[in-house]
Amino acid sequence: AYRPTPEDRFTFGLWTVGWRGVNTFGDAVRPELDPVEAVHRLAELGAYGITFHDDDLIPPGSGPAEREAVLKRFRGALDETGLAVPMVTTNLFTHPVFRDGGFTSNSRDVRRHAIRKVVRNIDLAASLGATTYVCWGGQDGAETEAGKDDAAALDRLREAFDILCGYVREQGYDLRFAIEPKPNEPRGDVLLPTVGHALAFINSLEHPEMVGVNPEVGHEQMAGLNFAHGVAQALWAGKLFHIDLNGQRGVKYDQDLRFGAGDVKEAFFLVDLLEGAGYTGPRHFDFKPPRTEDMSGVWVSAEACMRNYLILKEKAAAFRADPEVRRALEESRVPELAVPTLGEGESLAELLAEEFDADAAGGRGYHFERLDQLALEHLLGVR
Ligand code: 3MF
Ligand code: MG
Ligand code: MG
Ligand code: MG
Repeated sequence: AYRPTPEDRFTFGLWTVGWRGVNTFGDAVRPELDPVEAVHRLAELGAYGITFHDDDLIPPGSGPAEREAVLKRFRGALDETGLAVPMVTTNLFTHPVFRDGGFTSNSRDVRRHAIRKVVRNIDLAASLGATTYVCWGGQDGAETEAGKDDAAALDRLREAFDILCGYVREQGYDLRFAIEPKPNEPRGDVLLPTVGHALAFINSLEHPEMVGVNPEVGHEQMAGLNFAHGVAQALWAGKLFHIDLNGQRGVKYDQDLRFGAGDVKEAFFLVDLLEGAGYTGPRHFDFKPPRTEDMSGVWVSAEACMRNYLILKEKAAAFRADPEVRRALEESRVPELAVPTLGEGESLAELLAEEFDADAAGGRGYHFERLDQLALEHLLGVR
C-alpha cells in the first residue's frame, strides 16, 4: 500500500534530490547528481514528472554544443522512463548579477538580462511540453527601505509579466505562469511575500488569466500563516496553477523538510482540501533532504514525501466518509455556510424586517472542538 504511480501526479524538482547540502555555514555533503540518474530513480519510485531551473540542467556558461548534448541525454532519459516535465522555472538568484534581484533589480541592464534568461528557457519549457512556468523572485526584495522604491519595483514586476505573457501568446505556447510567494530568505524581505499579495498583484496584469500562484507549504508557514487557508483562497480565485509541497516547523529559516514532516495536521487538511476540491495539477515536492543524509537517505526522503501524501489522502477520505463526522459537521453548521445569506428573490427589506433573538443565538456553541478531535483521531489512526 501507499506505492505511488504516475496517476498520482507526483513531481520533484531536480534541485531537490540534487541538493548537495550547501548551507550558510556548511559545505556540500553530497556528490553532484546526474539529471539522467535523477530521472531514472524518480521513475522507479513511481513519480510522474521532474522539473528544473535552467541552470540545474544546463550548467551555466555552457556553449550551444554542450547544451545540445545535455538536452539530448535528458530527453533520452525522459523517453525511456515516460517521466513528464510539467513545469520549468528560471534561476534568477544564484549568480552575483542577481544580488539585487532579477525583474526588479535597480539596474536596468540586469532586468533586461533576467528577461532574456527567462525567454530562452520558456522556449525549452514549451519544447518539453511543460504547461506551467514558475517564477520565484527570491532576490527581488530588500534589507533596507531606502534602497528600494517599492512602487517602481511593482511597476517593473508587472512590466516583466506583461512582456512574458505577450511572448507566450505570440509564440502560441500552451503555458501559464505561476508566481511563488515567500516572505523572506535570501532577502531580508521578499517582494510579494504571501499568497494574498501575489493574488492582488496578478489582478493588475494585462493578462491576469495567464498568471496564477505556486504556493509553498513552508513559505506561508514562515510568515506564521495557515497554509491550508492560503491554498483555499488561491483555489477560490481559480489561481492554484501549481503547488510546492514540503514541511516546515514554525517561523524560522526555510526548512524544506520532506512533505508530512513539520505541521502534520495542516498537511492533513491540505491534502483533504486538494483532493476535495478536485485539484488536478501536479503534486510537486520542493524539499531538501537534510545534510545528515547520504544519497541513499535522499531517495528514502523522496519516497517518503509521496508515501506521506498517499497516507494523508487515505486518512482524509476516511474522515469525510465517517458518519459521525457527517453528523458533527451538521452540528457545527458547516454546510450552512454554503447557503446564501439572502434567500433567492428575497429583498434586503425582508432581511431588515426580520425578528431575531440575538441573545438566544449568542448562547449557541459551535462544537468545533469535537469535530476537530474527530479529524485528529483519524489522523492519529485510532478511528
Ligand atoms: C525557494 C524555492 C525555490 C522555488 C523554485 C521554483 C529553489 O525557497 O522554493 O526553489 O520553488 O525557484 O521556482
Ligand atoms: Mg521552502
Ligand atoms: Mg523554498
Ligand atoms: Mg519552492
